[in-house]
Amino acid sequence: MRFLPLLAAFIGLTAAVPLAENVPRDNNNTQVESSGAKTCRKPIVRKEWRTLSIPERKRYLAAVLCLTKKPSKAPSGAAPGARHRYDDFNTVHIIMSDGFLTGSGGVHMVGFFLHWHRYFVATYEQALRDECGYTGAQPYWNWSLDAASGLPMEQWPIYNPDYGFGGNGPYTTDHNATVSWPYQAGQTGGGCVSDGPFVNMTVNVGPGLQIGYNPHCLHRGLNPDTIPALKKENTDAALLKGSFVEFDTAVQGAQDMKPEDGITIFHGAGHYAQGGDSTDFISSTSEPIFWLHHAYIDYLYWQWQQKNPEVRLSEVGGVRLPFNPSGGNVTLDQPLNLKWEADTIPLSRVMDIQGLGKDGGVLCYDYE
Ligand SMILES: *[C@@H]1O[C@H](CO)[C@@H](O)[C@H](O)[C@H]1NC(C)=O
Ligand SMILES: *[C@@H]1O[C@H](CO)[C@@H](O)[C@H](O)[C@H]1NC(C)=O
Ligand SMILES: *[C@@H]1O[C@H](CO)[C@@H](O)[C@H](O)[C@H]1NC(C)=O
Ligand SMILES: *[C@@H]1O[C@H](CO)[C@@H](O)[C@H](O)[C@H]1NC(C)=O
Ligand SMILES: *[C@@H]1O[C@H](CO)[C@@H](O)[C@H](O)[C@H]1NC(C)=O
Ligand SMILES: [Cu+2]
Repeated sequence: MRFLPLLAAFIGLTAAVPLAENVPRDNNNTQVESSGAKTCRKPIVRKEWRTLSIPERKRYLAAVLCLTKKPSKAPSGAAPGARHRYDDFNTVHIIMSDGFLTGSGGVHMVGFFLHWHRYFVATYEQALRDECGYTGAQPYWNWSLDAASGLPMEQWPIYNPDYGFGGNGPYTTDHNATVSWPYQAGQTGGGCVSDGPFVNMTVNVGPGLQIGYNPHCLHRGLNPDTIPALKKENTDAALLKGSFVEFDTAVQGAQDMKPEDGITIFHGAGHYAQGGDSTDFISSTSEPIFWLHHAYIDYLYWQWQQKNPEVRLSEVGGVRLPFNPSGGNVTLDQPLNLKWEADTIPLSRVMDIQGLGKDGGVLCYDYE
């Protein structure tokens, strides 16, 4: 584990980003004008998981399972371990997390963390719709509702075995077998998920940076020690931050934070809540709840932006390389790279979640 700034030479990445044509925007929430231009007239609406009807929840879960059954579409050699479409997305996250431990790259603890994950979730949402016939929007999970409920985690709606993601795995101490990350104390399980739709899910990549073929089950170890960090006081405090860098620090943690502090910061805590595969920052996408957690982080960011849109739709900052100020600060030109899943685009094009068509924006969704 290295959270030390790396003194390696900074390699510039700001070369012009080609605006290729296949930006993932081709569904019924986009309006094609007579001129051929696309605009965001009717954004799809992302809703909180428990506000979806039971059939809506089941349709979402079925679409995710569909991605775990469709063959990988990664270009030859790019994702050697990926066997299905869900592995493809997991592999993109793994590849784009490389450099985190050494401070030399990646999409975490950097100033474009929120934007890269915004684009990543939107691209996944598009795959659910285009490839698996899903007609809804990506749901989000407001864990503050559960943190306030006082219910044991097993009873949180997200972990429901019949119309949620299923719950814990059996207790195990064999954590190193599945996670490259230090074991998070407080986990109540850690073994293979034993109920719900993902009981038979095979994750073929990870843990950590492993993109070679390594089939394993999805592990969970629900962790009640995360609950204090998930309380709404923490997100309320973040929403009051005056600058982007302060907001981003409230979400991700400060540059000098220690790995064990991740559980006290709500972005980390929302991953650590599930335990198991989800606690491995690099391959955390193995956990299908990843997308609902990150959609909520995105909703919080959007709420913060909407408090002062004139400034916050173009305010960026923070380091380009994790724990490494010598890499300089993020600008609106920062490339967002999703490998084969979507075009590499400059960060400016995802600043507005309804920016489709405006200044090259690519997104068209809303929250309620
Ligand atoms: C989009 O609309 C077409 C025709 O109106 C329909 O066949 C298709 O299923 C819709 N796709 C989605 C993702 O809603
Ligand atoms: C999440 O739920 C809490 C209630 O615990 C609520 O105060 C908060 O506004 C919700 N968050 C969002 C972004 O709606
Ligand atoms: C797990 O890995 C850590 C760090 O690599 C090591 O300190 C620990 O002893 C390992 N635990 C087991 C049970 O192998
Ligand atoms: C998991 O696999 C077993 C054995 O093939 C099967 O009986 C069961 O229905 C499957 N469960 C799910 C949720 O797919
Ligand atoms: C990066 O931003 C910080 C403030 O967040 C500032 O102190 C620092 O000087 C900036 N670095 C560069 C190279 O502009
Ligand atoms: Cu991530």
